[in-house]
Amino acid sequence: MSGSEMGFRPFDPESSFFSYPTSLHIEELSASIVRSHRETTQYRPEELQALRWKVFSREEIHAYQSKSVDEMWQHCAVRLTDAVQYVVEFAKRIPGFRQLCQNDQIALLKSGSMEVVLVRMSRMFNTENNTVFFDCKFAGTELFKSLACGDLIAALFDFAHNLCALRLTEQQIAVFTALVLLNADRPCLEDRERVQRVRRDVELALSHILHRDNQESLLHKLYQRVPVLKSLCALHIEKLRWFRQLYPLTVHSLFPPLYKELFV
Ligand code: CLR
Repeated sequence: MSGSEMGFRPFDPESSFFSYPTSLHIEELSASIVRSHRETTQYRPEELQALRWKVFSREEIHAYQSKSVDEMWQHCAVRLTDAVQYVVEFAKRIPGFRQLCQNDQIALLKSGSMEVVLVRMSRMFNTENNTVFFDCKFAGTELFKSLACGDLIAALFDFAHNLCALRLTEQQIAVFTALVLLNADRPCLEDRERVQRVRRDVELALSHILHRDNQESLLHKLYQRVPVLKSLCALHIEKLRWFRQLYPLTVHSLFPPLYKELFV
């Protein structure tokens, strides 16, 4: 089976690099990824903009800080899993993704969905006061105190802050997150070459939109974030192991099944 069944011609660098059909194809691919992104983000940029003034009160912050470690972990795991579910939906709508074998789709989501959530976090971040949209209001790092993993939270906020500083457009975020998912170096892939072929087109789509936006210098800056994403996800897994040792039953019986499937 080939991607052409989805109106998706595989890119062949030998044949027609600058020919009309290829650039049209890349144009269509970008548009399709942008649409998939728009349809699968919980909040639109205008909505987030309008909600920026909504911050947690001291009392509300205190209430979160008074939760027990396991209660707060469970709460965050549920929120995180919601976000992951939207990323799964996004992945399925990336042209070429569903044509990969099921094993490879799962392998890509297992290792990449959290990375995409973290890139998406920057859309929900307000650099003016270093807060992130969480439970319908903007929250600073102190709200997450009871998780007892301040270093992880600080690193996640730092990452969001720095990514925010690039002032990416929704289109740029859309295609960059597709690229984060389509990583042919992930463990347990059966058909790396096929992932690589789909990826190559998405890479062209990213170059294409950055060229169109006259922001080619962003490409390097975006690629620089990829190893940081990887280390943040490793830190998340490390914290989860620590937590599971302390509260095995909470993880076992109260964490969302998808969260366990992906991270435990
Ligand atoms: C990311 C962008 C998504 C919506 C979304 C949902 C859940 C949020 C997440 C965003 C950002 C990170 C977040 C998370 C819930 C908990 C987590 C605020 C905004 C914090 C950093 C705590 C992580 C705790 C782990 C140790 C479980 O579109």
